[in-house]
This record gives sequence, C-alpha cells and structure tokens, in this order.
Amino acid sequence: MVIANTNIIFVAGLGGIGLDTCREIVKRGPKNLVILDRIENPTAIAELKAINAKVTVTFYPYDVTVPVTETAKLLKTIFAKLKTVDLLINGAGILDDHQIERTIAINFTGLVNTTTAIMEFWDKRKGGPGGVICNICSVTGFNSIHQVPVYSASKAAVVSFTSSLAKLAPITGVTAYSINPGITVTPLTHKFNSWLDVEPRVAELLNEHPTQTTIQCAQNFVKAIESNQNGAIWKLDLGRLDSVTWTKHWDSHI
Ligand code: NAQ
Repeated sequence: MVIANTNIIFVAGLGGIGLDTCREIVKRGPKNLVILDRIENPTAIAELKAINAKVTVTFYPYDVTVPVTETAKLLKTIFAKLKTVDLLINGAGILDDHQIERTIAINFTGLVNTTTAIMEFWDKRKGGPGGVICNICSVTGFNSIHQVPVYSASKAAVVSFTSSLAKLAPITGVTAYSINPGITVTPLTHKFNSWLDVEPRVAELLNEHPTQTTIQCAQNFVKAIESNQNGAIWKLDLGRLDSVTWTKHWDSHI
C-alpha cells in the first residue's frame, strides 16, 4: 500500500510506538490521518501537523472499552467527513497483570469491537469497498512472558483473531495483518505489575536484555504497512522486520 493520499485511522496513535509511527506515516503524505486515543495531546497533534502541511491530522477522543454502538457512531462521523478509509490501525494496550478484566477489555475486546464496528462500513457483503486492518499485537502472543500471563494471553488472542480476519478476507473484502513488536522502550515497559506479584522485578529483568527504540519500531512498522500482505505476522524486534511463519498443529478443514 502506498501511504500517499490514503485515509488512515490510528487507534492509540499517541502512545510510545503510536506517535513515532504517526510521524513516519505523516512523512509519507497520506490525505488524512485520524488519531483516536483515550487522552488528547495537543502538542503531539500540532507537531504531526507541522511535519507535513499537506496532511490533514485530526484527533477524536476514543476509549476502546466503550460499547460497540458508541464506536459505530464515532466511525459514522469519521466516514461522513472522509468518505473512504483505507487503513485502520488498532494499537491500544495496557500492561498490568493486577488488572485482569481491564487487560482483556482493552487489549482484546476493544480491538475486536473496533474491528467489528468498521465492518459495517467496509464489508463487501453490505456493498462496502473492503479495507485493511493492521493490529498491534506482541511477540508475547507467540511465546509468553510467563510472569505476565494475562497480558501475554490477551496478545495471543489478538494474534489469533487477526489471523482469522485474514482468512475471512475472501468473504468480507477486508484484509488483515499483525504487527508484533519485541521489547520497545516506552512507558509501557518501564515498570509494570506481574500476576499475583510472582516477579516484582519483571520490568528490570526484561530491560537487562537488548531492546529496540520506538523509532526503529516505527520505521519497520511503515515498511510492513507498505508491503500490505494479508495474513502476514510481522515481528518487529531489535530493529529488524521479519515475517513469521506460523506452525500449523491442526486444521479445521473447512
Ligand atoms: P504506551 O503505553 O506508550 O501506549 C499505549 C497506547 O494505548 C496509548 O496510546 C494509550 O493511550 C492507549 N490506550 C490505553 N488504554 C486505552 C483505552 N482504553 N482506549 C484507547 N486507547 C488506550 O505503550 P506502547 O509500548 O507504545 O504500546 C503500544 C502497543 O504496542 C500496545 O498495544 C502494546 O501492548 C504493544 N506492544 C508494546 C511492546 C513494548 O515493548 N513497548 C511490546 C509488544 C507490543 C514485547 C512488548 C510487550 O508486549 C510488552 C512486554
């Protein structure tokens, strides 16, 4: 996908990985970049606008835990303005294994509901034009950080959901791929709670191993967007971009 002249919605575009990725996206000249996030950051929005005056950058407050009907209303407003949307990026996530329900609500249900809501506008069975979904999951969805089993399971869930979406593309016209960052230096990984405090030093221990910067992650993120491969499972770790081949252990045959 050539980013120039497209319309993009980025959920959680103001986070550590999100904001640097928005910077890279804006440089490539989309027509519109619509950022949805829980908390507004006018300085960041102004900075993005200043990078490329040709790009219309807009912000709407959005909490992914709202009912799907609320999401549909917001999307209706956005589609009314933009007419078409080419790419939806779902990036909201929290890392706190003391907050079990909230982890599932944001990392899993929020992503599923936002995807479900945009289908109303994109599904070819409803006369829609199709579209592309890019879900930010995590390498912990491949192999868990077992000290945060709730977070890791929520990420395994979105990796799985995204792979199903990709296989449903012939029916819906909507393609999908996952972006799976390795440990990236952001507020998320600075300090966090393990499940039942099984490892109070989990953040420190993780950060003793090599990590990547948000800029490295963002540069590979836009490469993955540009390569636009339905069903791809991208690993963005240690400054590299690799496509992961998923091992098949079972087949439904349907
Ligand atoms: P950061 O905390 O900066 O960003 C999280 C974003 O989610 C923010 O924009 C925040 O406002 C938004 N958000 C949170 N709750 C929300 C809600 N209810 N509604 C709407 N938005 C909400 O963290 P980040 O590192 O930039 O994380 C961005 C995404 O990348 C998350 O989905 C995160 O799980 C994922 N990710 C991060 C890392 C990392 O190392 N930073 C990794 C993989 C995936 C391997 C590593 C981990 O899985 C962490 C151990």
